[in-house]
Amino acid sequence: MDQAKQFNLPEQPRDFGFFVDGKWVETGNRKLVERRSPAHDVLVTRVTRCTVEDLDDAVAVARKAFADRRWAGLSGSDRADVLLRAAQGIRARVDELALLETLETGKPIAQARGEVLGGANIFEYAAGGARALHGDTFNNLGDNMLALVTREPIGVVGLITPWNFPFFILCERVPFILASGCTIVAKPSEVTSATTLLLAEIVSEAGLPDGVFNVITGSGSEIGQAMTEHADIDMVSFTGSTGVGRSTLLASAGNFKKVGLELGGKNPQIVFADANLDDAVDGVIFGLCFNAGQCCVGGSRAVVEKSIAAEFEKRLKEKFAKVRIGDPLDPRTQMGSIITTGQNDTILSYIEKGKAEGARLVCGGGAHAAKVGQFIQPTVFADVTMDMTIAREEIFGPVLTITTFETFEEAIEIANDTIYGLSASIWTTNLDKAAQAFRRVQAGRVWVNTTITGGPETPIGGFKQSGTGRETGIYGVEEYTEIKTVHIALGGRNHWVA
Ligand code: TXE
Repeated sequence: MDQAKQFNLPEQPRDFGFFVDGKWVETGNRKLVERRSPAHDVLVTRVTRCTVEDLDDAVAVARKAFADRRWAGLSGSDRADVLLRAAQGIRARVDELALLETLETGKPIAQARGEVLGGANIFEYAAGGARALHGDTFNNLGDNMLALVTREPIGVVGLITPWNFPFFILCERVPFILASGCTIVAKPSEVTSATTLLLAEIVSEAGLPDGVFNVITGSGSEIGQAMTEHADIDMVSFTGSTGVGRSTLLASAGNFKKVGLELGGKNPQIVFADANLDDAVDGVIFGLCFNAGQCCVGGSRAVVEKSIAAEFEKRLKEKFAKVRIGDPLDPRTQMGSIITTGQNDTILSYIEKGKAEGARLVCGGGAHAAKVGQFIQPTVFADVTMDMTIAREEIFGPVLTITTFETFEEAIEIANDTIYGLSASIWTTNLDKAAQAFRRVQAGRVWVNTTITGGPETPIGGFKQSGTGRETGIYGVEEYTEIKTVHIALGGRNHWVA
């Protein structure tokens, strides 16, 4: 990951309006959402609590921008030019974006910087998607008929994003939606809105026509819910909790809008006895501690072959002690703070539940001592059975469960014993076993001898209650299109009425 410089806390909070029709709109007499850095408890940003009327205005702007074809009517090549310039704009402002991301999320600055640069990289990939998107032809329907299958942008997309990777998740969607020719109204999480607002400015400065990418800030239950119900939004892409995902799906029935959902996970890390144990231990630790466990593809369930379980546990405990937890502004920090006091309380209550349910605490088990802010120790529970709450529910914090198995079949059964199906990791040096396992495991993303990695070339999304639809890759552009079939009669008509 890129080395970041040392930053200081800002002396003043930064104020933001919201971004509609290519311009900043001032907060005026609307209420504010104040954000304090979760690691320092200092006021860092203030954004607008937009109203449902603001949303309606933004949707009307996005509808007009779609209908008059100022963006959809351009060639893929022209759209790609804008996306490539936007990537340059992101790179040019990496320090500003990374700092805001760290201040609002509490994630380590080096990681935030990596995510911002990763976002620029995704824009560059998606630019190619604008040019590669194509349909199909059927030239085999006889001499009198030719059929085409064309892809068209679906229309106005409502984009609802979460707080765990505010900029990166945004970049896994925005350039693909734009590559397809759609227009956007985005609503970031109320606690992490800054970098989404800045992205709108950056893409606008890169030459995106006004009204194509609009950002509304404010409450999820009010603005987010209104987006999911909005009759003039053609598709909603939602990333967040499975509960709100379900309400999004229900609300979409009003106008049968298309819905893309990336939701929760309870992702297994299957460690076979023949694994390179040091690699597996390191991977499991990274998979748990990355973003302080607030990661939908985080590997929170170790499913370990019984014969090596004791050794795995011992090495895990030794290495966990070396994870550098602390001030996210320190470029050496590996694990920062927890996003909100609410999320912190949720994680701590799961830890207590684990103890009460009889799981054996291997390490961690509570808050990480700090003068200010909320931090949690990486926590490992062993002797976890699949009926325990900590094995079943998404905790979204650095809490690992270890469940053991004796046979291959048992490993697969435990791995798949969840309502979720977002990701899975398999650790083995036996290629046959790896292939048999990745075929059987029910997850949208599977990693073999690694975890939480990948690039924009490949699609992401979930099986089961982890979601529907796919983002990124060429699939990520196609996701935002409708398919149209065209039949063209050639050589005159054989009349029906004589
Ligand atoms: O998520 P919400 P929360 C999971 C994780 C976490 C839990 C709760 O388990 O502990 O969800 O987090 C907007 N209609 N994930 O409460 O509420 C909200 O403003 C429409 C996993 O923060 O789902 C934000 O923009 N939108 C996940 C977004 O939904 C609504 C990442 C996500 O918030 C809404 C985050 C409504 N009724 C949490 N209510 C992942 N898959 O990575 C809220 N929102």
